[in-house]
Amino acid sequence: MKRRNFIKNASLTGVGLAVGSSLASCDDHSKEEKALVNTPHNSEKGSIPLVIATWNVKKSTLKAWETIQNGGSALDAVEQGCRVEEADETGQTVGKGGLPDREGNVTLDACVMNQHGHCGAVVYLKDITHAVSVARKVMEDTPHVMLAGDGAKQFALSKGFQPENLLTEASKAAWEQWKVEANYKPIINIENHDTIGMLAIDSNGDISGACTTSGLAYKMAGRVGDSPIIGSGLFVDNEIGACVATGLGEEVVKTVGSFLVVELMRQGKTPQEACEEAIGRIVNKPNSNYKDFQVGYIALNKKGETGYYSIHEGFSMTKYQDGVNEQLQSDFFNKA
Ligand code: SD4
Repeated sequence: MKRRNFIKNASLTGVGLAVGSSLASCDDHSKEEKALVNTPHNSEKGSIPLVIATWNVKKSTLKAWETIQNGGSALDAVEQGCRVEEADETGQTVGKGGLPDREGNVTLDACVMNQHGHCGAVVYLKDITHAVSVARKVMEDTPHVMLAGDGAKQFALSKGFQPENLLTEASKAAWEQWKVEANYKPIINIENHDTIGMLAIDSNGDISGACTTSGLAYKMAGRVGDSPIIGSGLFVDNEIGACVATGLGEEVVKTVGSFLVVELMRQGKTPQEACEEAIGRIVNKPNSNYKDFQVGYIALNKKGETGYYSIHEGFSMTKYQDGVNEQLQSDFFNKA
C-alpha cells in the first residue's frame, strides 16, 4: 500500500470508537479478549505516574503500579512487572514456558533502559527465568551493555540466579508437534497475553523501560531478535519519552523502530502519531510482505500521553493510569 493510502487509513481510524469501562478480573483472559476497550486515543489526557505494556498483562501492570506506589522507581516498576510474566509458565513467548527454537532450546532476550540513558541486555540466555533482572544486573554491575549466551548465563549464576529447565511439558509438546511438518512461518499475534515490553513513568517523572521475550517460536538456533537491541526493541529518552516493540523482530530491527518513535516524538509528534508513522515505515517499503507478519508499538511521552499501533488487528496495550488498569485494543493498519 502506498504512503498516501496509509495516511488516509490512519487518519480515518484515528477518530476512535466507543469508550468502554475498565475490565474485570485479569484472571480470565478469554473473557477480556471479547471485552476489549476502544479509546479515542488521540484526544487522551496525559498524567503520571503511568505504566504501559504490550499485550494483555494486567497482573504485570498492577505489579508495576504497586511498585511505584510503594516508592519504587520506574526501573523497579518495569523490572517487577516483567518478572510476573517471565514466571508465568502459561505464557509461551517469554521466560519459563517460552516456545523453543528448532533444536528445542528455550533462549531468552531481554533489555532494560533507565532515565539516565543507561542500559543493559542479555541475548540467547538459557536456563534462567528472569532475563529482565539479569539485564538490569548487566547495566548496573558490569562495564558492558550486552552479554550473550554462555557468558550471560555464567554472569547470571555468579549473581545468584538459579538455573532452571525453561522447557515446560506444554511447550515441549507444542515443539514436538511443530516438528512433524517443521514449517517455519511467523505467527501473527502469538505473543498475545504475555509481557514483552513495558514502559513506566514514576512519581518523579522519570522514565524507564524493559523488554523480555523468548523470541520467535521455532527460530533458528542462535537467532536474536529486536527485543534486547537498544533502539530497536526498546528506547528511552527521559527528556522526550519511550517506546517498546513487539512482533516480528527482524522488521523492527530493519527500521530501528523504537528509536524512530522517540525521535518522531522529539520532532513534535504525539506518541500515537509516532507509532503510526513507524508502522508506516515498515508497510510502505517497496515489496513489503507485511500481510504475513505483525509488528506493534507502544509509546509514552514525558507528559504521560500514550500511543499504540500495529500492522494487524489483535494487538493490545495494557495501561495503568489514574488508578485504572485496563486493556486497550490497538488500532491497526491492515484494514483490508
Ligand atoms: C522477537 N519481537 O524476538 C520478538 C518477538 C516477540 O513475543 O515480540 N515475541 O522478534
